[in-house]
Amino acid sequence: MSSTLRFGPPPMSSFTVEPRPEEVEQFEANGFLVVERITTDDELEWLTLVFDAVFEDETAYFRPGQHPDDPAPSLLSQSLFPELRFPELLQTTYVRNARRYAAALLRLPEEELTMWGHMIRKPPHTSLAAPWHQDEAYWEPELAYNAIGTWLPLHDVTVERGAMQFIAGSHLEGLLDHRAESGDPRINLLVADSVDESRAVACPLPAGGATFHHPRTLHYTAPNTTALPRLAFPVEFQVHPVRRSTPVERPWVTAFREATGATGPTTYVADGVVVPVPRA
Ligand SMILES: O=C(O)CCC(=O)C(=O)O
Repeated sequence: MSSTLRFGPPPMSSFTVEPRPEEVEQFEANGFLVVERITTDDELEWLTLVFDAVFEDETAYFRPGQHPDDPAPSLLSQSLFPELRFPELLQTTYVRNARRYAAALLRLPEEELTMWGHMIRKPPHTSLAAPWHQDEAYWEPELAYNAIGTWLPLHDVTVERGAMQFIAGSHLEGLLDHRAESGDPRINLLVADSVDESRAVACPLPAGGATFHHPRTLHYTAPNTTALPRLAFPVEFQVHPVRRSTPVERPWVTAFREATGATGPTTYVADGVVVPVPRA
């Protein structure tokens, strides 16, 4: 059911940020960028209400690191496309500022980018890591993307609470092989092969800050060992994906599809609208 503005519209704000030319160069060299402030404290409070509402409903999220039949409580919960249920998320200062940043970092006009979001919750004390991975490894082998990820925690975040960590320059080193971390291809929590963790750069953030990363930048978040939950609202900005003439080889995607009966892409989400994938 779609929201009837249960929490009202996002708080009004004219807070505006845009990247300096040296930030664009830094992003191009490192494959990630830290932005100390992208939205307001008022909006973080509002986003936390929406976030909690999303995870109230057990059918609205899945547990990427656990088998669906596992009776244990969730150790990592993910809800895709919260903007379909709460379209007011599209009107946030976060999305407005992040879109401007994303366009500048990709050197594209803002009008060419659409967004889709997801929300990720790590419970207090014990949770799963998000293993080292490149986002592109999760994406459809039949489609070509031009995209960038933004990651917004809804509070201050330390390494122990699950801040982002990146391998600088890894976006220039190609897509690594990935596999289901658990060894069970039905459990779609992927880990990349051959990651040199000694190159990791941890990015703790103050509340209101965000990171940006390239789809091929290796990244990781540690298990949340603090007494507070870790709440994050990542958003992907992308040009409308196009169908490749020949799908790329991604054996881990094939294994997931064979194990679960999942099919190839039929739709994607763009600014809160479900769009059919272009035909071959
Ligand atoms: O929130 C997390 O722990 C991981 C997020 C992530 O991997 C991403 O946004 O690409």
